Amino acid sequence: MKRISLTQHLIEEQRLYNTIPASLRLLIEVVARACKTISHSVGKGALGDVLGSANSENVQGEVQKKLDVISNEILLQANEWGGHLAAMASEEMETIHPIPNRYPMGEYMLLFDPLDGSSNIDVNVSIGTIFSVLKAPEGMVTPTEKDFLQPGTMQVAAGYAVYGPQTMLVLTTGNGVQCFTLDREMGSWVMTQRDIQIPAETKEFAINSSNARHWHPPVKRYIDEMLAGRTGPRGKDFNMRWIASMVADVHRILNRGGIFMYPADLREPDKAGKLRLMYEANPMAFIVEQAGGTATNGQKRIMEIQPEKLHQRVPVFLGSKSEVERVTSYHAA
Ligand code: AHM
Ligand code: MG
Repeated sequence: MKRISLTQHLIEEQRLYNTIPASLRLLIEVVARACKTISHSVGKGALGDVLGSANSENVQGEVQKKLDVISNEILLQANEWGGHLAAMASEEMETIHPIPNRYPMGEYMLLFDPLDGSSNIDVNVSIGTIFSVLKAPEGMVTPTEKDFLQPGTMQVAAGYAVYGPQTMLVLTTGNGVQCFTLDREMGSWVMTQRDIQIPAETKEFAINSSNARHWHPPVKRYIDEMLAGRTGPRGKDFNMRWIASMVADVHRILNRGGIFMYPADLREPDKAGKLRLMYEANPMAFIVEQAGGTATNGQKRIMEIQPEKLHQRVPVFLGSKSEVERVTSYHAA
C-alpha cells in the first residue's frame, strides 16, 4: 500500500480545495507532533513516573492527574513559537493563553482538552487529546476570551488523537474525515483511513447508565425503548458500550456506528451536562458531521450554539444520524 503521510495529505488537500494554507498546515503538524510526545509519555506509564494525581485542581474543580498537566504543557510549548497562533485555551487553564510577545502572532486560535478521559489514565484504558481550531476575528489586536466565543460552525479544523493499542489521529478540515496511525518506529503519521463514514443505522448506544434515575423523560424514554429489545417498540436488540473516554467512544462510533450521549440531568438543573462545548463537543460534532453523522444538544445542532463562556458545558447526543434524530425528536415531543 502506498504510504501517505499527514504532510502529504495536507498539501494535497490544499491543492484540491484551497482550504489548508501553509500556516494552518504548520498548526496541524505541530499539534500532531505534540500528540506524538503525549503518546510517548502516556506509553511510559509508571516507568516514566507520570501516573497519579498532580495534587492540583483545574477550573472545573476536578483533580488534575500528572498526565493532564504534562499534556497541557506539551501542547502549550509546542504551539507557542511557530507564529501560527494568536492564543490558546485549554480545559486545564482557567483563562486563555495569549502567545508571548517574544513570538510573532498568527491568525489562528487553538482550543484543546489535552488529555480526555482522565479517569482512565491510571488503569491503562484508552485516552485522547481533542482539539479545535478557530480563526482570530478580523482586526483583533490583543486576544481575549470573547474572541474565542464563536459557534462550532466557524471551526476551520478539528481532530483528536486516541492513545490506545494504536495511537491514531483523526482529523477534519471540512473535507471529510481522515485517520492516521502513528508508525512508532518511523515516528510518522500514516494515513490508514480516508473519508470515514459513520454507518447510518446502529444497534449500539453509549451512555453512563448509573445516572439513569436522574435522566429527563426524553432520554429515559429513548433508552427504555432500546432496552426493551426485539419485543419492544424498536423491534430489535441493542448493545451497550461505555468506555468513559469520549475520544474512544467516538472513535468506535466513527468506525462501526452508534450513538453517544452525555445528557444534562435533574441533579443540577443549572449544569448543562458534563462535557464542555468549546474543546470537547464542538470538535467532536465537526468530525461526526463530516463523517455523515449528527450532533445535537437534544434541541439543536451543537455547532450552531453561540458560546457564552469558554468553559461552558453542553448536553451531547452524537453519532449515527437516525438515532440522534430520534432522541432529538423526543425532546421536542
Ligand atoms: P474529562 O475531560 O475530565 O476526562 O471528562 C470527560 C470524560 C469523557 O471523556 C467521558 O465521556 C466522560 O467524561 C465520562 O464520564 P463518567 O465519569 O460519567 O463516565
Ligand atoms: Mg478532559
